[in-house]
Amino acid sequence: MSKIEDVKVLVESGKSKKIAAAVQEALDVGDKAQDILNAMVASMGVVGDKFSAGEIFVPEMLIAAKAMSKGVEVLKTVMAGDASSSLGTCIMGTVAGDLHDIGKNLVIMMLESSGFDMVDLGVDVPAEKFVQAVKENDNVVLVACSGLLTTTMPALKEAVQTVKTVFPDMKVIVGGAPVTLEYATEIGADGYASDAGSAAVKAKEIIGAS
Ligand code: B1M
Repeated sequence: MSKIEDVKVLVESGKSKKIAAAVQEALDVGDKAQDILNAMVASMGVVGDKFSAGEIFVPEMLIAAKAMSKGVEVLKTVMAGDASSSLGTCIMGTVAGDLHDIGKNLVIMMLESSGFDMVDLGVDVPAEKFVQAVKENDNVVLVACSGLLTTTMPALKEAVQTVKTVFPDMKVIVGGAPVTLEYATEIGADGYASDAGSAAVKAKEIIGAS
């Protein structure tokens, strides 16, 4: 089995103690960090499908997520960019009612390596907390909101609209598996991206830095 296959199996089976070494081994044999990351994202897709099919339950999803996060920690060291000047501060969080943070953390990693100073508000972030963070931090140029559940899409809308009510000129980008460009436009976001890489490109574009 290739090293990347090993990583996939370890994520799917939630072996968080073995994952860091497996990711490092994959890097050592020359696998690209992006390919390893794509493999882990695909594994989470498999985990989600098994959950949908009733083959696994929430605890198994949780341990797979923990394994993936440990793997991402190793990749961070090699994927971190070398942005030398700051584009400004970006406030990011997963919206109220939503506990999914892997996608958010990947977006943070990509925006950071593109030159943003990132403030991570974590998960289950109420709309007002995004506003408070804009007030409390210097040079905020962007608010980024992640939502993974169809049931928390209204919370994304509330976050965007609450930020825009208090700071009409603040740029806001949204994303997450159930979100579409149409929905992002409908709720008044300035940008939408389907994955972490394109989030970094879009973020720079909407603040006029690309
Ligand atoms: Co949950 N969960 N989960 N879960 N979970 C999903 C999302 C689900 C699709 C699984 C399924 O049914 N197939 C389903 C949602 C269905 C729906 O609403 N359409 C689901 C469900 C139902 C639930 C619960 C309700 C289950 C329950 O309790 N009965 C519950 C809800 C809890 C809550 O949030 N209130 C729940 C709980 C959990 C765990 C806590 C156990 C765990 C999360 C742990 C953690 O995050 N630390 C978990 C997991 C792991 C998943 C799956 C399996 C994996 C999510 C993930 O990390 N993917 C997921 C199935 C799946 O995704 N196929 C599932 C990998 C990650 C890299 O992708 O997060 O999509 P993603 O991020 C991508 C893009 O979306 C995008 O870029 C990222 C990287 O490329 N992106 C952005 C994300 N944010 C962005 C922001 C941007 C731009 C792009 O701009 C700002």
